[in-house]
Amino acid sequence: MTITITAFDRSPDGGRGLARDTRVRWALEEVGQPYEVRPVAFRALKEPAHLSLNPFGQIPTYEENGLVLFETGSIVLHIAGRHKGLLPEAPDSRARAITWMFAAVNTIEPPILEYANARLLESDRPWNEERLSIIADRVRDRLRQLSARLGAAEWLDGGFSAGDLMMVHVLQRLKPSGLLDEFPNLAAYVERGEERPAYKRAFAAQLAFNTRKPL
Ligand code: GTB
Repeated sequence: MTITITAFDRSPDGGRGLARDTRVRWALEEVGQPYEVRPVAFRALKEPAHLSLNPFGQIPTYEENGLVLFETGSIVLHIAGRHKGLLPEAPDSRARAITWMFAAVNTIEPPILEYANARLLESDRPWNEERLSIIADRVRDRLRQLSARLGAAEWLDGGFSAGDLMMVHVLQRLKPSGLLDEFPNLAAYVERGEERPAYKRAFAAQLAFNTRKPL
């Protein structure tokens, strides 16, 4: 079985692990599946060849024996469903872990993205400061709720799962803002994720990919 994912030819973050191929790489490392990476240049994202893999012209995509997937939530769920290590066997625990995956992409990630976009793309607008402070409070509301649920636990629901993998990667996007550090248990939770050997391998692989010499 050959697994091929796509990634930015050169990620704008220079390989700090923020582009979403990192969460797919991490999932594959957790379950011990080798994979290949096909780089996609920015202009090629919206060309027919890539659009046939992802109609939204984004990375990452996932190909495995004729199966083509996009959306990291779906890709990580597929990997976790096929291989042991990312989802508990017990049906109720499994359903709860999947719930955390959805919470990561559907409840926690949207205000974080809104905040990141306001910082990156709207910084020259006269209303940027006011808007940033409104969105920062929206992010804080979600972090406060998540922090209360996590409490002193190591992971969100028992052992490490695909739900934690998605949540940690979503929260990492906040690190430069300082917002995460307002919630020490969440900052420690992200650090725990980053300490996992599989995460370290995924991070190192994407860094090497993003800093490779041009052909
Ligand atoms: N919902 C989709 C998923 O989860 O798979 C979102 C995929 C997505 O946003 N992909 C981005 C993309 O392809 C790359 S990851 N963008 C190009 C486009 O839309 O035209 C987002 C990202 C990019 C760069 C950084 N960075 O450099 O810090 C961080 C995150």
